[in-house]
Amino acid sequence: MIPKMKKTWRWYGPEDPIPLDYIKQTGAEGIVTALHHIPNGQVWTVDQINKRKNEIENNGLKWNVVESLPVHEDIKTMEGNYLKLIENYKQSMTNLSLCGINTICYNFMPVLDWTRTSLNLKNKDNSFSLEYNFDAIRAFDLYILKRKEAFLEYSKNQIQKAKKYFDQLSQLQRSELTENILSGLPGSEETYSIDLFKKKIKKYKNIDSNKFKDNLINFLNLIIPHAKSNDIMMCIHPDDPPFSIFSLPRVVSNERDLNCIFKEIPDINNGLTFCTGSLGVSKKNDLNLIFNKFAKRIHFIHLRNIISDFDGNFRESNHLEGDVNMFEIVKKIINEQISRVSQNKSNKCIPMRPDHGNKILDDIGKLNINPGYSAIGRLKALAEIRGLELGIVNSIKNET
Ligand code: DNO
Repeated sequence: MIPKMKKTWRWYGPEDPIPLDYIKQTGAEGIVTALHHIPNGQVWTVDQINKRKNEIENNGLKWNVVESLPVHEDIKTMEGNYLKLIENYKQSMTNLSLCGINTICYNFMPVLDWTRTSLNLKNKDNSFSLEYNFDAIRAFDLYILKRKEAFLEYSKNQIQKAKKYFDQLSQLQRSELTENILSGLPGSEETYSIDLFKKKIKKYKNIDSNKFKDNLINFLNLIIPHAKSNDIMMCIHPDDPPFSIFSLPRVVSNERDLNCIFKEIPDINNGLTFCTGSLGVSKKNDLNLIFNKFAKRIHFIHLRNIISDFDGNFRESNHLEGDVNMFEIVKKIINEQISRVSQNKSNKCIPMRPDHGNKILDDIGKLNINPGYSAIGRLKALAEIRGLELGIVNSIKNET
């Protein structure tokens, strides 16, 4: 038997406008979620985890992956009571494992989680995508945040373009841009005012990428042995986008970063969320190579596509159309799963979720929508990926 990926769907909990009962109709077998109502740094108790787990199971689904167990900012900067916060983190890991949830996704991006400048970029077919635009980011940085150093960091040409961009924005568009960046996209957990954001950025004044990488390795040295003894697969999510924003360090962006993280702590429990959209934004990232190199420690997959231009601006695209060769990636995943079967490994069906979807059809105009997480856009993505996978699996069967 050729194993297929475990199809999952991100659900934001009882507040999510898409109920569990609908998710079953999408072809997803499992749920990816988190206890979003618990503030970063607090322990997730067994009771709270079980309550959510039962809710999912009562709807005939399974909670396959936690996304995310958020890492508190004080752990990232190694300040204040970060050791206690790490103890809390480990306790949440133990509790999740006691409840039978053993795959945990997390990220190590400073201050911000994933970032986009527009949540409603209109495509030619009148659907809507998420977008990351450098002029918009720089306009925000220079003229809304007014970060002084930014004027020294950007080139003259970049500043001119940002100014032009900023000048043509209406007041409403400026507020929208600010909100998109500071209010946190779904799953980001943190929301900032301009002042608070500035304060948070300042904390990184003396933390360059080398220091930040050390902090990450320190954290991993403390949690991975714990993951190992609790049978947990930790899967770090790559930076999204995979480069520094507002001069903040980002250290999970490319093959070199991943190499360092996995070389330092080689246990298989120190794993990766292979996110095609995040890694795929950088033309320097060779997804095939990254997949091959870290295949055995890929415990969770986000499939998403993007189209980027020469300046690095990108928009999210249909899953089978874009810079990421989805066919090649899915083929690689299936081959990795086949190799896990031959090695008698238990994790032969890697959980995968269609990451984001465009707003299409009846998604459009709905007020209550998590950006990137509309029902029909993701349903389309999942259906396309399932078809692609079935085709590949059948063609391998016919060959053998
Ligand atoms: C965006 C997501 C991120 C991701 C976290 C993982 O859609 O991929 O929110 O969940 O960065 O920790």
